[in-house]
Amino acid sequence: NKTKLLIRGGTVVNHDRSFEADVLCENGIITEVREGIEAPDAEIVDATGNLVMPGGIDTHTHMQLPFMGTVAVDDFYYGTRAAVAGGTTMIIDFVLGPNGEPPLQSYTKWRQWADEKVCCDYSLHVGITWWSDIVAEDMEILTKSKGINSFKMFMAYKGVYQLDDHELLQAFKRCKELGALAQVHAENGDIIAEQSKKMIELGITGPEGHEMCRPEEVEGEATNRAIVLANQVNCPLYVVHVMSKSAADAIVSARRRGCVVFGEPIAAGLGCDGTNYWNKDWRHAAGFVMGPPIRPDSSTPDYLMNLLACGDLQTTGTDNCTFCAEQKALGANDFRKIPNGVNGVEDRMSVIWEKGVHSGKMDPCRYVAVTSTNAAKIFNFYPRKGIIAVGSDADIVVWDPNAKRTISSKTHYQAVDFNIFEGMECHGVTVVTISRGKVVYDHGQMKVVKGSGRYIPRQCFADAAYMPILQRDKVCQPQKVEREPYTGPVVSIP
Ligand code: DUC
Ligand code: ZN
Ligand code: ZN
Ligand code: ZN
Repeated sequence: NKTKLLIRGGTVVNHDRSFEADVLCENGIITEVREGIEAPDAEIVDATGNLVMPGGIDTHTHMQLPFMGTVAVDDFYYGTRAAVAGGTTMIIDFVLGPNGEPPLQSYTKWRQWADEKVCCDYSLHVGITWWSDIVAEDMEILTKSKGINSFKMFMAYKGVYQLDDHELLQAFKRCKELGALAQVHAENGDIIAEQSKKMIELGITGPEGHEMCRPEEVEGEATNRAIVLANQVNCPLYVVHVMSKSAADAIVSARRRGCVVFGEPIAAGLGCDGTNYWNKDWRHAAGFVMGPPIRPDSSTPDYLMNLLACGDLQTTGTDNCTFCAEQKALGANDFRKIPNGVNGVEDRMSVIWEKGVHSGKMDPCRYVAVTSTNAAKIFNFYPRKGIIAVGSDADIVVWDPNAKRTISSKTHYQAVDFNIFEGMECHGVTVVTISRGKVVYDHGQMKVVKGSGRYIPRQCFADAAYMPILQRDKVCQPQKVEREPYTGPVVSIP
């Protein structure tokens, strides 16, 4: 039961550089990073020939989410256990209370669910699923005393979570006042409601209908609208699950105009395409149903990966929200009732290594940036996490870049009975995962302790030096022109 851990002989890869070094961890913190560390009393992890990277940070999960009449099967235990098997050492889950529940109450519920089950550290975003003065007040309490600095607003799920433009503006303004980051689920929920009715009337009740009533312009329009609304009130914006070229293009063009907007593609959108909705096997097709849909255009995954590689998109999550066959079957006769959600928390690191690094699109440093560092920076817990450096939390993955594995629901750790990446061969395999200086996964052996993870509170951005948005107020000051009053004739209205 040693408190010291020495990772020896590997190549440390951070977002900015890589170098040969040993890494010493004491009581959960990194205390030395250099070549030739001697620590006779430490437990040794041999990293010879492997990469030593900051553990992955999954920016977007929904563990045990009560949703669409059922509850996601990967809970905070199975979900975080699967995460560490895949080299992820932190998740940021979404508090998503029902419309009408005060967000502070929802947050408390999530903390209770998560604290007793998590096997790695976690943090929370809070979903704003309705709008009122109570919600605005709770947002202040959440930011000031509960460690929340990001709020997600929905532009879809009409009648359930969807906010209209007026409410979005109020929510963005509130985020700006509090120094919080606004997040959006960007899809036009009115179009979706209208078009899904039409699909059903046409007799298209299968999973392909889910995609066809949500063509990608529905995501592109909402993404652009969210950017315009947020920019009017100088609020930084983070677009979750960027699934289409149209949405990505809206983000890229806004960034060129100087808007502070970030984009998060997810493993599903980087590793799969939406032709699966047309699969003859209903369960297979339903397994891919999520909102927004995975795009059937086979060039979309590469397009999103290229933008991640060049810096136009910044982070990667999964939207991990899993349902077994019998749950998906709630929508067996009507795609509108198929619980939305896919897996990813276990496979994100491998899928992005394969499609991003192994394919030659990005170097290992950039990989670390998009799987870990950028999330820590954008959500304001860098350098506590997201880097291998003295003083940072010892959340580390020892990674074999050349080993291969084939993804399958038969061998995955997730509780769900299906895997959207089934059969995909990935280079890049987790050898050892370390959470707060403890080995939690070791050469295929699970060593997690249920409830050992900790909640990571995050401060708002008023305190953060790197957040450039605050400068923008200067260029947006209204200016009045002093002039002589008009004294000429005025037409009289009879
Ligand atoms: N989309 C999903 O697919 N699942 C959960 C919530 C969401 O927005
Ligand atoms: Zn969403
Ligand atoms: Zn989500
Ligand atoms: Zn390969």
